[in-house]
Amino acid sequence: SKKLNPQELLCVLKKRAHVRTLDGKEAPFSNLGWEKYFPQTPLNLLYRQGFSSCAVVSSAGAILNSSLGAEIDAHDAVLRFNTAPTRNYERDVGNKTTMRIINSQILTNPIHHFTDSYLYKDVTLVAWDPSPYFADLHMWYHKPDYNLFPPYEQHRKKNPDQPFYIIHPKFTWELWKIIQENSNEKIQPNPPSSGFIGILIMMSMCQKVHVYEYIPSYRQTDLCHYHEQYYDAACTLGAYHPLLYEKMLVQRINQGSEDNLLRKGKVTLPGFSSIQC
Ligand code: NCC
Repeated sequence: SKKLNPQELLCVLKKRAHVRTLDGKEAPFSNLGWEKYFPQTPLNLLYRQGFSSCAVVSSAGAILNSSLGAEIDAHDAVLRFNTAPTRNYERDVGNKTTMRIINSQILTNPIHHFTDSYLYKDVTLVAWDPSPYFADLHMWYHKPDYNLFPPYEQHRKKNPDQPFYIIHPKFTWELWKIIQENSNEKIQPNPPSSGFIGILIMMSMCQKVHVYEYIPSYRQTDLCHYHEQYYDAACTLGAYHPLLYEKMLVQRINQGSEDNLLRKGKVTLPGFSSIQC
């Protein structure tokens, strides 16, 4: 297939990457009476007029000593991932958090203290679990990677006013297909990273999306996370996730300058509402 130019690629994303979360209307959730647990308002309508400018903050070690905190906090909405903290790292990552994307390990592994950590309070939560490619909702519900459903139900009962969504696996796999169709090589049949999922969610809610240290700056390092002394180049380049391929795709649609990429690890993307197709 022919290589799409940046504009064509953006139009493919706008046309196909429709954020979808569970609403409880499909089986098995409908039969289980789960409609009452999922938020009434779909995620894409939660912030009615959307945001004008958004930041997506990767958890990469390369953001350490970046002094990007003030710039990140100046955006209208800020998206962070999993256990990435702000406390004690304000100078480099800022302290505003609008939304947090968490994989199913966060909900199920007690080391993350999901029920009592400050990280998961006063923010919109979006959880996901890697369902197998061909699994339908029944198969997935009975055999998720990590069983996020009981802790989700519990959290919703205790905190009914906190917006908390579960991503529909069809959305995740649609993103995977778009990555595969636009890569030269066959990629592993594993879902994209939380980072890529988050970038696409923000593109549907913001006029402009600024992504920090997802594509590494000159500070590129094997330090996996800015908040942990753990070194592994696979965190940046990928092992389980098709990270390298998602990042090449994001780099192709970057509308920011080379200088911003090199110095800040910053990519600037148009939101879907700003794309004419
Ligand atoms: O590491 P993780 O990702 O939480 O990072 C969030 C997102 O930031 C981007 N990133 C991170 C580190 C790095 N050096 N470069 C980066 O570009 C990626 O886009 C990444 O998605 C995940 O995607 O959910 C992931 O979660 C971790 C882990 O489960 C959580 O941190 C909780 O401890 C996964 N690691 C393991 O399971 C061991 C990781 O594969 C993906």
